[in-house]
Amino acid sequence: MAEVETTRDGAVQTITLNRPDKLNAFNRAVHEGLHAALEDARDPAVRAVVITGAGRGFSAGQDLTEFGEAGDIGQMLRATYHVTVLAIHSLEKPVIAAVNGVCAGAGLSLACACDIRLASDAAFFVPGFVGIGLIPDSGGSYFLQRLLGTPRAFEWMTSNRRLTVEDAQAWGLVSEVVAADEFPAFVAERAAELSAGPTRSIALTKRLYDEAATSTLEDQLEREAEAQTEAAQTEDFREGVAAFGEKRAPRFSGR
Ligand code: LHQ
Repeated sequence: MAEVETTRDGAVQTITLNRPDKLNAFNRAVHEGLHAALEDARDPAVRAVVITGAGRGFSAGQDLTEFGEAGDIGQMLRATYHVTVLAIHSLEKPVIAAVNGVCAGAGLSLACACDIRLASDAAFFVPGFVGIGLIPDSGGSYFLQRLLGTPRAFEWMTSNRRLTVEDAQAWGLVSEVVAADEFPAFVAERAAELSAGPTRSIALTKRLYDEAATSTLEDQLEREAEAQTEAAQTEDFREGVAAFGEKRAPRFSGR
């Protein structure tokens, strides 16, 4: 069975990390599978992406048994994790991390690179990196700073403390927590809703919030004006306004 499984349901693509006996730790095959799946996800017919894990893990990060002493870690990161994180970040559609279980190290970074984090009540979060004398890589310094703020991110990532899913929600790391047995159906419903949304406007919103973190107000107002000009030229804008006037639900096409 492949280390990364990809399925399509309507306009939703689900990418499942599939090494359950290793808590979906990343090895070469997982990286290759993820890169290919994220390339597929660029298909305009895909309007929402879900990344999740098989078994009781989301991902325990780098497979520490397949890493070893040899090699240039910087080069390894550039060729593997960076490709994945940048692919998620540049996808012009929402990407949901469906955190089904334990989420550690680069698995935590992967979840944080996604646009939305939903969690099962079986999930918990572990920094991982500091436990083996490393720094938060794969976007772990970038995204956790944005999600948690520097004081909380620094304090947590320099401990190796397990964060419960309840605390993760209180911190804003995950937006919703659902009972494990209801989680797959819940994720499918949220993903279907997003995939039926005005995809161009959602993609532009993704970009704007990313830029806002390092922008001035003047620059950001200008970016909003440009993005709104683009959004207002979509079929979905016309449909949204027409549906409002006709007092019916809009039928967005993503165009
Ligand atoms: C694993 C792993 C794992 C292999 C559990 N590898 N087998 C980037 C570039 C270059 C170098 C290094 O790093 C990076 C980025 C990173 O991701 S660094 C951080 C790497 N990850 C970690 O340090 C986490 C290590 N794992 C753990 O601390 C625990 O396993 C956690 C807290 C994730 C889960 O604990 P438990 O729920 O108690 O499960 P467990 O420890 O019993 O694990 C279950 C199995 O999974 C076990 O195998 P076994 O054959 O004994 O049943 C573990 O050995 C295996 N496993 N993580 N990263």
